[in-house]
Amino acid sequence: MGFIPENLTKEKIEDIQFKGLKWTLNHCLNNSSLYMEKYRKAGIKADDVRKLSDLEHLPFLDKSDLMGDYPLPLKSVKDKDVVRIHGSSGTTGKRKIMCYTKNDIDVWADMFARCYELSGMTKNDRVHIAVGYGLWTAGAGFQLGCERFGAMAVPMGPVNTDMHVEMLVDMQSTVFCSTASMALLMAEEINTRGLKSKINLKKIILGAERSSDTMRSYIKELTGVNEIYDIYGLTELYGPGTGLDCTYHEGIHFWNDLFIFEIIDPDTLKPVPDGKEGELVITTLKKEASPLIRYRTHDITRIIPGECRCGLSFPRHGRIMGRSDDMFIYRAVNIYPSQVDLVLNTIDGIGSEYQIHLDHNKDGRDMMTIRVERDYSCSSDDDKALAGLVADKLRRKLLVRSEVEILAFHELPRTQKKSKRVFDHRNGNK
Ligand code: DLL
Repeated sequence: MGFIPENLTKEKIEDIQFKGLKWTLNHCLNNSSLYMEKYRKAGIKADDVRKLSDLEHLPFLDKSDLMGDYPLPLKSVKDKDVVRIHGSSGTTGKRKIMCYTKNDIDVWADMFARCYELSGMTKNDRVHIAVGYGLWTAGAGFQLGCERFGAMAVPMGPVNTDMHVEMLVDMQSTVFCSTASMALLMAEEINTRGLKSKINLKKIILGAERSSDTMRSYIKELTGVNEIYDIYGLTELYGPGTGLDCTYHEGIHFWNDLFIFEIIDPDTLKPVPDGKEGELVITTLKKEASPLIRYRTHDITRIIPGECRCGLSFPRHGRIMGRSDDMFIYRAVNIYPSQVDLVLNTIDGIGSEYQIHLDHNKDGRDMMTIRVERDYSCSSDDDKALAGLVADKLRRKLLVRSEVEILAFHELPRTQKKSKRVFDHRNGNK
């Protein structure tokens, strides 16, 4: 295989990172009006960076910078050198559009092929790709990586469930790639249609949103797959493929010869020590068309200290806990949806699907209702006790009271895309 580089010592990585940072900085300050203006205002020149740790003094780049210069905010190459664009879904305001040179596409393909290699895939695998193709990076990324890797891509995209199951059975695909929500939807469909023994899936690679332990073990049970891998990535960073967990599933290995990952405290904007949670900030080392210097992802995670049992020298970050913009304030407490799913994970008798509804009660006080599905194997007789147990555990962990509604199995919506978890109806929001 050989997509994952070997023998990258700490010294070699530092050298690659420093050279990559200097190249990126010079490239941005010579070619991008957005960076030129930002650095002029900050009074910083490329020569001011003399060592790797000087990165800490460079200004952050944020979503607002990208919105301001729509549609091609970071373009740092000539039009003739751009071979493709991709964009985010744009559910909150204008979408973020990134452009790619031929070399960017090449780097992305290699980076993604590393993920497939890390998952233990071989060229004999058949890879059912069940994410959207088009402006979104997901389909393009899984496809590109698969072709570079040399396995057989089955490029399904967002077709109907009948067609997915038919092709899973006919093609005997061994790897299934999708969002976490889609993997759940398909697992339930395979179960309902009694197709577990007729399919041949060995691995699922899912990402694009958070998945809980309960959700992953439920998907494994219904599909009979041995391994579920978590893949991270974002449109601003080529797309999916910036890292994957290895077979020990103790964090996501990321490619630190292509990016510098920093974790900062989102309030003080200062770096936090390894092991501590904070916001992930990314600098790219090779990206030509839309390079990023200290880009605030707003994703919350931590660097996992120490070496992985798999022996791979690439460092690890934890599962993404959520986005700092997903955090909501309820009765003066800051809460992330992931804190709710971590509590739900510890309770038997409930499924993986949940929604958080925020409202005002009659006297104007904040009200939080957690709607969660009863496990498919449980009866409604125990709903009252179960709701009490869930409410009690949530109160102990989050230190706030909430209402809990137990719903029938499959009552919450399933989606092929990313699931919405928080519904804030306060201030008239729907
Ligand atoms: O979701 C790229 C992708 C597609 C990754 C398919 C993995 C699989 P965007 O639409 O730009 O790109 O959304 C990026 O999704 O900032 C995270 O908040 C979230 N996200 C991505 N991967 C994960 C993951 C794609 N493995 C945003 N776990 C990111 C949790 C994830 N959240």
